Amino acid sequence: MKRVLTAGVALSAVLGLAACGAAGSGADQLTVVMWGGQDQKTHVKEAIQPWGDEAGVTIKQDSPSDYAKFRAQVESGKVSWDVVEVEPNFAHTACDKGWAEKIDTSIVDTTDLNPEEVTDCAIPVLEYAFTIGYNTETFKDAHPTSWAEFFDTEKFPGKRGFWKYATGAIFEAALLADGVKADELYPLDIDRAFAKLDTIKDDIVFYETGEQQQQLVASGEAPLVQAWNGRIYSAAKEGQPVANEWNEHLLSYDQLVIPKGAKNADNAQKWMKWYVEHPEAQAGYSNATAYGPITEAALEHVEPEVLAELPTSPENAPKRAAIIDYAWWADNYDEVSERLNEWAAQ
Ligand code: ABU
Repeated sequence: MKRVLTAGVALSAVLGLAACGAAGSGADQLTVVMWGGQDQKTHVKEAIQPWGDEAGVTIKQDSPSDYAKFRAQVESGKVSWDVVEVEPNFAHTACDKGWAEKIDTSIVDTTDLNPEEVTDCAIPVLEYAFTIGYNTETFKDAHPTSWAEFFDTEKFPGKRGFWKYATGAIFEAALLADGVKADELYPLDIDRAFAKLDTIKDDIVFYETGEQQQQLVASGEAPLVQAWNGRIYSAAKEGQPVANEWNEHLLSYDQLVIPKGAKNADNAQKWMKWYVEHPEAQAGYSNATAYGPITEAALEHVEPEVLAELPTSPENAPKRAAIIDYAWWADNYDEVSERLNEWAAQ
């Protein structure tokens, strides 16, 4: 996969409806759904609210993104979300099944985006990596620097946190830990991955949200987590005793999709246009999180010390194990998720 980054008057005011919100009624709102916590607040502050202020659109939020709720809203015709941050496998499925609106390229100019991250129904929102997040007090002298060491509970005792969803790179990490070569990861050998996961099952804790991930590792409850690099970067910046180990990281990205039938789909398309065309807003979010922006132009606005922390930096990119294969995940997500849920419940 090629990486681009080597880098009015508000109707409610007219109608006097601002105080009651006129929920879901029209063109003056945009309900944004992301993965929650401080990260979402930062994204909205840096890159969504400024558009809302400019356009006279009230920004509303919900979290976290939830694929079952997304589908249920579309199928029931009661759609309260307008633009949702999702993983690329879900964006692919949602487009395929008709659960997502098409991106209107007469509004959203996608030419500056990585073409491999753009589909009929989705554009990228950020680039990130699954890293080894560790507590720097628990592991003062030495910490795991490979997935094999992450799975070595004798050398590095303590709980390990993984995201509860199958696409959280738990299977990729298990296979790398078991000796599968990075360039031979896909198609994932799920039986082999479960066998490796069995070896540390008693030490696994699953987290649901990015905030829980941060709390687990910062508190030392799970001194090791399979992390989203930006959550660890942000927690460290706030003074928490955590760090990213970049060796063998897995590169990923999230996308934005508009649920079919979204009441404010037009606003969603307009905000997407603004986001793509405002590299300084993308960079504002990157500067706070060390997640990668979606256009090359944004890199000019990223602070030098943050540039070095991006997944695509010259420091970090050579340490990459692999890029998550979301085409494989789109085909296999339901089956593997069911197995993971059963395994976790046993
Ligand atoms: N897929 C997660 C990346 C962004 C976040 O930290 O919410």
